[in-house]
Amino acid sequence: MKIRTFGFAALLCVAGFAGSAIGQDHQHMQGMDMNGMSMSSDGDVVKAGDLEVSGGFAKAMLPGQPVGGGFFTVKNNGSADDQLLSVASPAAGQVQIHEMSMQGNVMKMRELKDGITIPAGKTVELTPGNLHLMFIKVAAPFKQGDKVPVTLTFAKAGKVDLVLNVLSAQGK
Ligand SMILES: [Cu+2]
Repeated sequence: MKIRTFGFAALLCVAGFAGSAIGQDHQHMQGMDMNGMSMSSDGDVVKAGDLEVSGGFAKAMLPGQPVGGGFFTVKNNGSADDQLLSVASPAAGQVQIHEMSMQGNVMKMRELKDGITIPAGKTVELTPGNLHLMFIKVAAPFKQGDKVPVTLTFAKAGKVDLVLNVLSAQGK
């Protein structure tokens, strides 16, 4: 697979995902609830207006990996579309909304400046290799068992606080 990069953010992105592809999760294996919080590895379900956000997780970062990836699922139970506009986290200087997709045999990555539409009655998943959050200027590298708080801002549902459970570098 060839990886083509587009500017600074894309380069960081590629580094992050290439890193996670070769990672080993032999450390932190038993660190499930290091903060003493009782959350399942699938994370919480958070409801806000017509939206249901669940399955929040992030991937552990490998040594030298400059960026982290975050993922979750949004279900829109309403009759109107909503839009994920932006994301913020105390764990990173910046959180971008990214899309990764194969075009021909080239993997492309780009920032979605307009965010992600959550269509009425539909479920949108952010998953490795597709839509994802990209944590830039991370305060401390994510380790398995960590909790990464994020605030999602939706056009209609407003701000939604979510905790991403950090899984292994493979996202398991
Ligand atoms: Cu990315």
